[in-house]
Formats: sequence, structure tokens, C-alpha cells
Amino acid sequence: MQTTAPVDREAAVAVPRTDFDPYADAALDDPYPHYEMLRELGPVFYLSRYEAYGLARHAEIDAVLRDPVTFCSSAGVGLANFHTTEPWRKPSIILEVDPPMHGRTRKVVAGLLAPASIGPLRARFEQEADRLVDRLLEKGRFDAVTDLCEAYPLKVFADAVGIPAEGREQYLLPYGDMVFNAFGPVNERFRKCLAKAQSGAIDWIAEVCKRENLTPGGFGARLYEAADEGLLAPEEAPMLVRTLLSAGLDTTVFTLCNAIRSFTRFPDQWALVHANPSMARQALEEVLRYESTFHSFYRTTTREVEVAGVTMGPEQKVCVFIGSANRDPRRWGDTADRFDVTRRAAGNMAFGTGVHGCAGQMIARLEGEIVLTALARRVKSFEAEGTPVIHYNNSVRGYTSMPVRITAA
Ligand code: OVM
Repeated sequence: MQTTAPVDREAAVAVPRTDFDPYADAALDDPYPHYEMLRELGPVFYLSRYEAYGLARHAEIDAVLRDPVTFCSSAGVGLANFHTTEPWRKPSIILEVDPPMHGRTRKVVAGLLAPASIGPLRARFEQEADRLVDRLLEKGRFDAVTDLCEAYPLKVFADAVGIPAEGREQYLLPYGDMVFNAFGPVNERFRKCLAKAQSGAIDWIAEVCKRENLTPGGFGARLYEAADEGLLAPEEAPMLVRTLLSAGLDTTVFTLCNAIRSFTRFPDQWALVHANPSMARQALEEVLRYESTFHSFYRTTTREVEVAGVTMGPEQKVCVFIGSANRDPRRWGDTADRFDVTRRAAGNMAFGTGVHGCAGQMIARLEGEIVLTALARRVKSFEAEGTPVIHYNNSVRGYTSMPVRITAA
């Protein structure tokens, strides 16, 4: 009966609808004006094309990510609802699960990637960064994507996991590309990428996740040791090696791309870091805020719930635009759209937040800080040579090519 419906419940259905397509090339070219439009629609909006709610402001995204029971991950963290759509691969046992199950696998991975565990990698990571910068200075002009941003994680992170060198260049990044495309709709981009991944990368990943193919002492081998100790079921070890290889390459590659891109656009900001290389970590944090690597993903409601006055039913997909939260003037003030390495960028949403917040964020920061420090010490300036080419993906943002010229300090 109409009279039994509470008044605020009536108001609750008035959610602004938009037919904006966050996955269109034109939106990915420069998403930020669109994010402003989304934030101005209200705290909650509805993406009519995709039949999903959307959040683009920092406060509501933070609240939703901190309530993993109401806004679950086990129905998938992409647009597809795993309760109704068959996922393209076996769901991740850390990303696509909920508490309390999630806590067990998360604890193992968190231990593996904790500061105490990654600290010993620093010396090797630094040596590799110095070697790479040597080569780049010799060249003077190079493609920052292939020669720097891809080369570094493909060497140091893949070595740290302990996978073979053979096949890395061909398969690792296309696999991650597929993983991140799968967080969006089944569009042309998704279909092409899946067809490509099916012609080699998926099989190669399954192969290198096996115990016999992992270097002793690496993260991969240590996951199998955790299984030996009873912390994981035997079949869970290769699944978590797969997680490291899914989440750990494209993300750090694109973060480095976004760093180089930002410093070529804003040379005064590079001058600050060059003058004071110990700013590298802080500068990286601002890169992560200003140009989020991961832009959007989803949660699924487990019950009827109200967000900022809007009532959502159960089994609803909710898209969180973390790339927008990182530019929300409600959180960052009226300089939100300015790249400023002196800003306190900590607390940005680039790694998400809550129990599912990026487990690899410390090693990601370690890689970024080390590369930026090595560059800051020896590179006086960066100049873009020609237009960089965007890498289009449904949920992460980076480049496929970025010709640059550097001047030695
Ligand atoms: C995983 C996984 C894959 C991609 C990303 C991610 C952002 C996790 O396979 O568990 O976290």
C-alpha cells in the first residue's frame, strides 16, 4: 500500500541517471572533465547504459569500500555479476571473496608483501634501477614505456615472484591487460583482449604458477611453503601466484608511465624532485593521486541499503570511480586538479581502501620510489618527443608509447 511507504523512501528513488559511457575511447582519453560532471550529478548516480549505480565522490567511495559485508566482492569486482554471469576465469581467492574467507588468504599475501619481507629486495631493486638509468642516459632519446616503465617491473617484480625470464615480455602484460579489461563491460576491447590472451598468455600464466617452475626463495615458492605449513590448501598456492602476476605488473608499469607523463607535462615539478631526490616517495604519491592507475571497479550489494539518501536494492552493482575520488575538491580542495609534488597526497584512493585495499601497495611504492630516485639523481630534465599513445583499458590507465628525451644532470 502506498501509504505504508515512508516519505524518505519515496525521495530515495530520485537518483540522477546518466548515459555517460566511462569505457568509450573518448572518455578514457581524458576522464577528468567527465568525473567532475559525475561528481556534480550527486553523491550517487545511475549509469543507465550499464544498469549500475555509480559513486564519484571521495566520501561515499570511502564509506562503501569500508563496508565489505554490505558491498561485497564475491559477486565479482567488475560489472559482471558472478551470480548471473560465468566469469572468464576461475575467481580470485583473494580479490573476489568476502570476509571471513578473505581474511585467511589476505593474511598470507599480506605477510609475503609486508615491509619486513620486501625490505631485503631494496638493494637489488636499486641496483637494477641504476643499471637501467645508465642505459637510458646513454641513449638520450627512447620510448619511456618500453625502455623504462615496462622494462623495470618485468625484470624486478617478475624476478621477485620467481618466474622464468622466457615468455615474460610476450605474455605477462597481455594477461594483466585482460584481467583489468574484465572489470569493465564485455565490449569490443574485452573481446579482442580475451581472444589474444587465449592464444598464449592464459596457458603460459597457468604454467609458470606451478611449483616446479618457480625460483626457490621467491614470492611464488613462499606461497607453496605457506601451503606446506597448512596456511593454504595445496590448490590455493598457484591461485595466489596467479594473483601476484595478475595485479603486480600492468599496474606498476602504468604507474611509472603516469609518473613520466606527469613530469614531462610539468617540468617545474620535476625540477623540485631533481633538486631534492628524497622527495621521490612523496612525488610518487602525488602521481598516484593525480593520475590514478586503477580508475574504476565495482562492488555488489548484499541487501537493500541506503547511500546518501538513495536506496539500492540487493544484487545491485555499484561502480566506484577511484580516479575521480582522487580529484574530488571536497577532499583535496580547489587545487585538486593541480599536480603538486609538495602536497600531502597520502590518503588518496589509488590503492583502494578497507580490507581489500591493495595488498601489494608497499612493493609498488618501493619500485616507484626507487625508479624516481635513480632518475632524480641523474636526470636534469625530461622532454616529450611527440605525442604519447594511450593504452586503452576498461579499468586501468597508462600508455603504450611515450617518446622522450632526457638531459643528464
Ligand atoms: C587477483 C587480482 C587481479 C587483478 C587485480 C587484483 C587489484 C587482484 O587475481 O587476485 O587486485
